[in-house]
Amino acid sequence: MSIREKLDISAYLVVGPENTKGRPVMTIIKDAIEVGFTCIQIRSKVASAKEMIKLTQQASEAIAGAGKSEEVTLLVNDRLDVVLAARKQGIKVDGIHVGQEDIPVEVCREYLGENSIVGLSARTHEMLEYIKTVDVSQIDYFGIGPLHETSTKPDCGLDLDGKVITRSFEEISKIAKLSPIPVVVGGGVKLIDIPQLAKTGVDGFFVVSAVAEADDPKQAADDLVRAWKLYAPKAHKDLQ
Ligand code: TZP
Ligand code: MG
Repeated sequence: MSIREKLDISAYLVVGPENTKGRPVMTIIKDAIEVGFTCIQIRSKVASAKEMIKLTQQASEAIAGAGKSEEVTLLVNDRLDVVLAARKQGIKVDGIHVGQEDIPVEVCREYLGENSIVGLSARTHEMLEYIKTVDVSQIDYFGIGPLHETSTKPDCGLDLDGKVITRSFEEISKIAKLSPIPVVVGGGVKLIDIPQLAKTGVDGFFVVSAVAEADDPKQAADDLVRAWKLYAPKAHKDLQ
């Protein structure tokens, strides 16, 4: 099975050095992998390309060290240059996550090739219309949100008039039904949201602060994974 067919975005950690309250990014990534997170995205608006490549390398090694290279997906946010440079150094990095204002998905696909993951943050306004009309053949999943307003990405969900528009569970259920490709929801997601979010039928949740800012990141990650497996209709029930 190709990495695109195997993609599991059920428990998805987005993290960079600005999110960890000064703690090493790698410790938090290792904790998340160990308790069953299925996707890791390196995202930083402050790190240099060199630092991003290093983080990608360490994350890739952590995934391999846990024996999970075939099941945990490693992505980089925005930085196509970082993915290409990392691959050139022999680092196993599976793909990229981009937003509407970033490098177009067609360009990402062209440079990364067919056997790579390209995720896209879907447009906030006119979301339902957009999902019905966009050509999804180049995209592996949609990231949508925010569920709640979040200080981690204050501009997330800004509508045309500059207001933050959050997504209701009802709306998320509609998107899950309509989307031809998997959907992952993030932005302000906390443990308490997981039961309702899982029941919307989306394919997963993504978090930054619920894990990276937790007093005990490993415990927080474990709680999220267990809750998802308990409530998501599509999830394996092997932790019950
Ligand atoms: N993309 C959309 S919202 C967001 C990103 C990276 C941040 C979510 O952070 P948190 O801390 O889980 O609310
Ligand atoms: Mg972006």
